[in-house]
Amino acid sequence: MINKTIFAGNKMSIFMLALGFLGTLVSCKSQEESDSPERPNIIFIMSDDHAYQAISAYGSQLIETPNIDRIANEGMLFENAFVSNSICAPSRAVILTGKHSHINGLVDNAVRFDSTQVTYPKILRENGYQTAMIGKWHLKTQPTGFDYWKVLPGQGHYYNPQFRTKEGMVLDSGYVTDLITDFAIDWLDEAKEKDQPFMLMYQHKAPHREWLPTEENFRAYTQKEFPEPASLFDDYEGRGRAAKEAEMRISTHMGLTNDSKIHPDIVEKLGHKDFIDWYSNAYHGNLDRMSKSERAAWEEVYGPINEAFEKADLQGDELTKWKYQRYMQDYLASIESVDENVGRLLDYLEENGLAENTIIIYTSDQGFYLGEHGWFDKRFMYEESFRTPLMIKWPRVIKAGSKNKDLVQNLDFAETMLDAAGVAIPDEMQGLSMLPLLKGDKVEWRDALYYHYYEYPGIHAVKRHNGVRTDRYKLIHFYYDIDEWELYDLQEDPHEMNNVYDDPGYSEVRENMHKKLDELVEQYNDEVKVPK
Ligand code: SGN
Ligand code: CA
Repeated sequence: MINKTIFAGNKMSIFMLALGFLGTLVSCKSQEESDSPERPNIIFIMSDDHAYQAISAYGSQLIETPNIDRIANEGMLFENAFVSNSICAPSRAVILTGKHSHINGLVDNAVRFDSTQVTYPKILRENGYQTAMIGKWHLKTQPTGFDYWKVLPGQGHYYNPQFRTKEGMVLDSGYVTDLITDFAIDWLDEAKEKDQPFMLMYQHKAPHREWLPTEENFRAYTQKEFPEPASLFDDYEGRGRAAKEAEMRISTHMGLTNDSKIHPDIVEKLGHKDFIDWYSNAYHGNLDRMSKSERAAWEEVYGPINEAFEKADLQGDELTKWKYQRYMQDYLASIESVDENVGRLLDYLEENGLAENTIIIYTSDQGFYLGEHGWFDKRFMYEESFRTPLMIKWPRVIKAGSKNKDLVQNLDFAETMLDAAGVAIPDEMQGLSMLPLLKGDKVEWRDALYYHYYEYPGIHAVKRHNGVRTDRYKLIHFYYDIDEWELYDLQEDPHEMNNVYDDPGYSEVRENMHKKLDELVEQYNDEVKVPK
């Protein structure tokens, strides 16, 4: 700001001088601007329920994902990326708004997104970006802030899915992951011809439950066997009621019909019962969507699996082990398609000279349990679901093959994209721009993350909780119909088997973590009272 006193009397000449100097500065700046590289394009790739344990860049023991890995190899892999509320629609709302769930209002999957809010696509669009949203949306209200959108209604379907468009619902034939990529490339083909930069949200349904792969991939993956996680038969000793009462065990709560793909008649004949009755309707609903030839290929592979299952008549742990294998076969086969299609998109960008100045972000809406603690699904602040994969490629800025260990969160994505595009970040956004991290700059970064999950009572019965995580410790408060605290020392107990909240050896840590939680509740303006 120019000080008003500068206009007084004999200071005028100094003022004129200063103006001249300023003028030089301004002209230097505009010179620099005209030389500066064009604003980057952005492609935000998000899959649904893709666990970092199922990405080879994170050292997966289960699958090779060479195409997704390209993003990390040619860019930066984030080794400590987390969400703020581990469930689908809430995560998406946090990403769009850069605000925690309690501020953007979308606390659980039942809430409709208030689409009048400020979102990063809207801001980019106002600042000259072409914007599009293709794939899974899950926010119920119509997408806003996009020149073009084509989204799945609700969870969408794997085979021959419907899509919502501005013109109404359309039915497409094909496999959902391939279709979403086809539509994305079609849009890019037009966008690349215009002078404006583009921002595309390219969001897969896969590998969301109930894991229906393509023929090629189910043929291959039903032949495979996978290592079991050490805690597949976790008895939840050492933790509180929340873990014990959650309904997401492979043994009990996973469906033999919808999830394991066994015909409901066989399930009944063997005396088994799915945890929820509608599972068998979902089984039929999914298969009924297939064309005649798709169904024939399916029967050719899953028919013999059904026959063998009937013959083996498995019980107890043997049945759980079998369900785990079936789960991994279909889940990972669905990821195989995501990987192939990400490769197709990356190839397209390279072939069209777009790779150099396009930021590619790969992430998931949250993490997922692949049998750890005996579970599938997500929701908990425990590591597997609190974490999310994150890798970013931007050849102009990011050093290839770099790795980052800072505590980053999906709360930071909007701010990062705006910053990278050279657009101001609104004060109301609560996350941090990761741009300095992408550049490899040494900066002061946060030392703790805030988390808050709300969807209870609800499917999978994961109790409401909030908490804080530092690089070493995690404090969680389960509340609502319970009032229990858990504290984990992630260095000593990385798999979170032992709650040390009441261990006298941790009393100081406990106090510090309580303090941090109070600070974060205040900083993020969450109304939750944190009783000690
Ligand atoms: C469905 C799934 C649940 C899952 C929720 C939320 N059941 O209800 O297992 O937790 O979606 O998932 S299913 O058999 O219908 O697939 S989310 O990713 O959308 O939050
Ligand atoms: Ca999800």
